[in-house]
Amino acid sequence: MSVSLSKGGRVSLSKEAPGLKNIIVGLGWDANATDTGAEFDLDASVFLVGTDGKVLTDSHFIFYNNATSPCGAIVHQGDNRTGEGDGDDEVIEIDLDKVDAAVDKIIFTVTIDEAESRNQNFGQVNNALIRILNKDGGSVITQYELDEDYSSETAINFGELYRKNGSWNFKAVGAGFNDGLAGFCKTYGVSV
Ligand SMILES: [Ca+2]
Ligand SMILES: [Ca+2]
Repeated sequence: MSVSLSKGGRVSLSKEAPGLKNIIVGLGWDANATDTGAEFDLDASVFLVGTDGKVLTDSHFIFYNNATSPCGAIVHQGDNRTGEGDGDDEVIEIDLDKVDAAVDKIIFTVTIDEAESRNQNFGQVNNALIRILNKDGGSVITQYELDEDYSSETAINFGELYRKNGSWNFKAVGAGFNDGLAGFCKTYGVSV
């Protein structure tokens, strides 16, 4: 049975799915009817941070152009340019046992490509969702629908996996920011 989370909610993956090894993290969204006159491309990115809250190295910033983590455990499955259709628009697969022991948190963000020049924000996005599935069998372990109106934000932290007492937990974060992907890179210490 899957657990639906509200903003700030937390769940223990090992409690919900004992023996869990491989997960699929699906992030979904739809552009609403507003015609922005330009392509509307949302991108999922992942930051692998240590206990200091910073990426272990720049290679621990995972996105469609750096799709696999140095430990090989986290793989971004590719860029979706439109978000059209229901369900997961961008997907990240994780082999939990293989995640580098120095990784304390796995942070899932979604940002709007070229948001500033295209004058776009999350107020033009509907049905934002993050969900975690057991790759073995495909059952949904937990999901979080971001139901706030992010009217000016261009970057959202959807959720985080974090270690606690040797097992993985998920937190529904839903925190919006105005400074795009560059803002997250700065926050988590990526030097690009
Ligand atoms: Ca994309
Ligand atoms: Ca969609």
